[in-house]
Amino acid sequence: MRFHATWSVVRLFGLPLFMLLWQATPYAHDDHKANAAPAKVDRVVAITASDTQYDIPGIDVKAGETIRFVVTNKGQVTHEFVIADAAEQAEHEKMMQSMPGMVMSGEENAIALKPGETKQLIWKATAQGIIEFACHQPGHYALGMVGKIRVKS
Ligand SMILES: [Cu+2]
Repeated sequence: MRFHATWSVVRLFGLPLFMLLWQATPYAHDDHKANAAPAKVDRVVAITASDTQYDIPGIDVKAGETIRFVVTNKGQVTHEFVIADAAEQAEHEKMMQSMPGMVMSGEENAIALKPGETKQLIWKATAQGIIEFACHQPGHYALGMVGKIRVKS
């Protein structure tokens, strides 16, 4: 996990900024910190991941809403729940397919779940548009392990 987080931050921001962030917040990539509860959650949405799909095709939310996603992995293999727009998902997919054995975890808006695990991710819908939740374990996204979050005004 640490290696992966390191790699992606370097990729996005370059080494100097990474070094600064790493020293300032040595544990910022910890799952629990990333998902620390904000003051107010408007809605709780439960999602089940199985091999290899989510149990719902998507949800509609209003811009400004804060959602607590509670995700359970009822499959036999690791799954992820990564929230990003389609372009970012495509980027994640490209990166993850080149790094077998890695998981999208410890990043903003991303959790990884081993079989049987339940984790939560708190996410705020900031603007109108279509966002996706997806899994980037090898082959899963291509098999349809992706859903849509329609953010309306
Ligand atoms: Cu998956």
